[in-house]
Amino acid sequence: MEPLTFQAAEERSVKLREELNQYAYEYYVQDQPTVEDFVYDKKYQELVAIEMEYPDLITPESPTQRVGGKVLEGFEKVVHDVPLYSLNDVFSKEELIAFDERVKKAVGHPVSYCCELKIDGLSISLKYEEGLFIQGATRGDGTVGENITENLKTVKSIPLRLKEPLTIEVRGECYMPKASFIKLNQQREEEGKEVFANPRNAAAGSLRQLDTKIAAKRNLSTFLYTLADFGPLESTTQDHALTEMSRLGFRTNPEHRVCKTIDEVWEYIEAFHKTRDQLPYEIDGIVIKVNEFDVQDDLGFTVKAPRWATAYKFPPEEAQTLLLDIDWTVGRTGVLTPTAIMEPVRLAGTTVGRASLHNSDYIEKKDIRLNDTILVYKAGDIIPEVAQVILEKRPANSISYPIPSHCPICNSELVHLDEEVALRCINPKCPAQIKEGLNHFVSRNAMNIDGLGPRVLAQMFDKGLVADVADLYALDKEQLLTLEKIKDKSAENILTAIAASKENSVERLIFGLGIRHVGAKAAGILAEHFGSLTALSQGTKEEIVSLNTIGETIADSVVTYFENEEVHELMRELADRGVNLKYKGLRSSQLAEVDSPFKNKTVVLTGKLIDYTREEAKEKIQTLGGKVTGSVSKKTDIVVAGEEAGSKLSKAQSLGVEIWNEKQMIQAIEESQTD
Ligand code: 0OX
Repeated sequence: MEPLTFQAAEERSVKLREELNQYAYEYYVQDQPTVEDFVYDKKYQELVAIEMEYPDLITPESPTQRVGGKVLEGFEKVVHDVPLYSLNDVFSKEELIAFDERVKKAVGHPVSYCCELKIDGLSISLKYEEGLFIQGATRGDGTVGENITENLKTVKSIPLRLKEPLTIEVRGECYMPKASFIKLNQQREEEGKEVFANPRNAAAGSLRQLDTKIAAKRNLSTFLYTLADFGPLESTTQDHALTEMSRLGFRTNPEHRVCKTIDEVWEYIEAFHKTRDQLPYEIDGIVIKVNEFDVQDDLGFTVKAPRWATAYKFPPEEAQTLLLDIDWTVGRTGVLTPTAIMEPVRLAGTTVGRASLHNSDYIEKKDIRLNDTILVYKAGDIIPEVAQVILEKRPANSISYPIPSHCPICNSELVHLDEEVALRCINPKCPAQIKEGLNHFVSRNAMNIDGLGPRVLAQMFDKGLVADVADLYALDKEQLLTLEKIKDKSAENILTAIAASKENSVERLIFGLGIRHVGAKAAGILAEHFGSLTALSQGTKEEIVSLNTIGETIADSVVTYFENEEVHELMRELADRGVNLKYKGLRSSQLAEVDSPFKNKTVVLTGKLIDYTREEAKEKIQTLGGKVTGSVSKKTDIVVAGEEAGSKLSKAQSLGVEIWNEKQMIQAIEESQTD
């Protein structure tokens, strides 16, 4: 492309920043993305290029300022002009009623309350000057906190510029979503690093990173709920203030509710106590605030906390039980993971018999022994964990748990690599690792081969039918019929599924190969950029790191992976057996050339499709520039209704969204196909 003049670059960068910030707002604040990742990525790259050419054009609210990069020496202290109060807790209905009685007595009349979820994160305070984010701090002791501005800039839901040029200080909670926490710990476990005990600690650890790039990768989010001084807003109630904060661009929690009586408050508490597991973030209670600011002012504060609010704390989700045994499994990368086998116990509404022990160091550090009484805890829908040993209940004859020195599967000696806390089996031929690799290869986000569960794959491996993933493509029916519980029909289904997987676009294969650190998303980016596995295998580290969101760890891992001659042998075998090694999706550079009714359209598929599977239809529509989402909203352009379509179809009808049947979709796909 021709280089832009300064003026043209300035105009374009203003436009790009506006668009990118809007997309990010829709994605991170409203939880309603409107564009595909690649549309964002392409514009982002264009902005990066312009800002590199003309650094003077960089503004503080540019999305490029969120990636981190500064390495700090420490965190300066910040004195809060208005202190951050804490909350008095109540633990029962009686204590809650007593709170309400105190409030009513003090003000002389009944009051309404604004109930909010108590987010289990870290309190933060954000300062804006004429709409621009200038400082972010931790709560600290309420009076003095730490300046964590650079880390908070990497949190995408925190606006860098407000929708109005106000000078304000807002407060709320920064937290790590449950899904991100689980993923982070899995990754840390794989890397042999110590795991975080809960999402709260993970969020705290992330915000206290001196290397801001690390915080940038941690996928933190926020809910804001108050202002240090409500002066600049017109609100007279907490409930309205939340709406105003949302209007300014902050992410506020949508579950808040105004309750007219304490009975209604109790209903709200009970409802969320029951359903807290289903929330994508952790809550540890409910905050109850007098809704009217006038009444709040009348009640005022004690030294520590407002008299107009209280926190109802949920009972902890813990239980004691007996540790019967420790089960060790070997993962795809050789890491050994211990699981506690316990006397079944009721915990947070379910009965559990297994709990995570993380790694061998964890067992040693906490001196966990067989027949110990242990405290298990469960946070949300996260796997239960062994928190600690109840020493007083330890039997007299107890001995330290002998950590295994040899792989329970292949018996080779186990090692601790570098500083890792995990034990590893480093025998590349360890059957457990190979079996896990096969499971991963056939899994949904990888080659998506139905009918090959862990048992079938283990049998295939044990019988010598498959030694690596390429062997799956050489299986025949006779061989399959030698396996337990595989009959004529299931053998045929398996062969059909294996054959179908040969046609997958290559990102599935790249992910399925199990290259360390390469998740499904990175695989997609690599596939799109390189276009084929062969091209990727020749990619240099420089080229790989130049891709947006791909860092050095992934790049190093990819390069190392393809340095192995056996990998090239595997690629040849896959190709010889007819497995597609090419990217079939639309490379972003090609989008402009697509001519299809799906281009830039949001499509929802519902009901039963006959000629296509959902997955196939989705891939085709995406290839043709459409975006396929799960729920119908005002932003949906087309709903494809198959047989027995239900509520999504009715919703589309009520919103006046265009509705197609399967035939119309197929026709549109066929007419759009260019090659
Ligand atoms: C939370 C939360 C914490 C404002 C003034 C005193 C307490 N963890 O979700 N604090 C408050 O309110 C502050 N609200 C919340 N929702």
